Amino acid sequence: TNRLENTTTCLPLAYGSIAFNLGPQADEYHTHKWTLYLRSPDKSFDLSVAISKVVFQLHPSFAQATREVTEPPFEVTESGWGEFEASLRIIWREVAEERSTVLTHVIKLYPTRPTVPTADPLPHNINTTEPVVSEKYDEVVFTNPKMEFHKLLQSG
Ligand code: SLL
Repeated sequence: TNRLENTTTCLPLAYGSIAFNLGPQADEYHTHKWTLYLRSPDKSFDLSVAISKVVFQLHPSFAQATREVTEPPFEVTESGWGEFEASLRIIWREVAEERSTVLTHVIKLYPTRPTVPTADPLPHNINTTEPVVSEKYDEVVFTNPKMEFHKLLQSG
């Protein structure tokens, strides 16, 4: 079936969220603007050689909570008020003959307070206008990949 035996091929991924406080433009339901994204940590690698579609599943409070993105950039930008766990389902190109891969990510809107040992008030130097970034690095490992897919991943 032209799968490469005793071979693994690896695809590094970075995914996460960046969130901006809307400040004075905020209303009750839209306090932050955020982007949930999947990207290659290797800037010269085009993920679309391997990915045909990314299906982002948002919190059900969003209209059309399922968002499909078929080309880079694989990302969704929204505004909202709350943090929640989203999922990203990666549909590999057909040539791969691989099942989809699901990643989950908690969209962070609020900076984590530094832990202070006493009941001191919050330090004044927390800048609420700085974006809040939460990013993970991961590697998807394909075991006995199709030769064609293996080649695509090598070439980028
Ligand atoms: C919870 N963490 O578990 C919360 C859910 C949902 C956030 C947060 C929707 C914005 C809109 C939005 O930000 N939802 O209505 O457009 O209860």
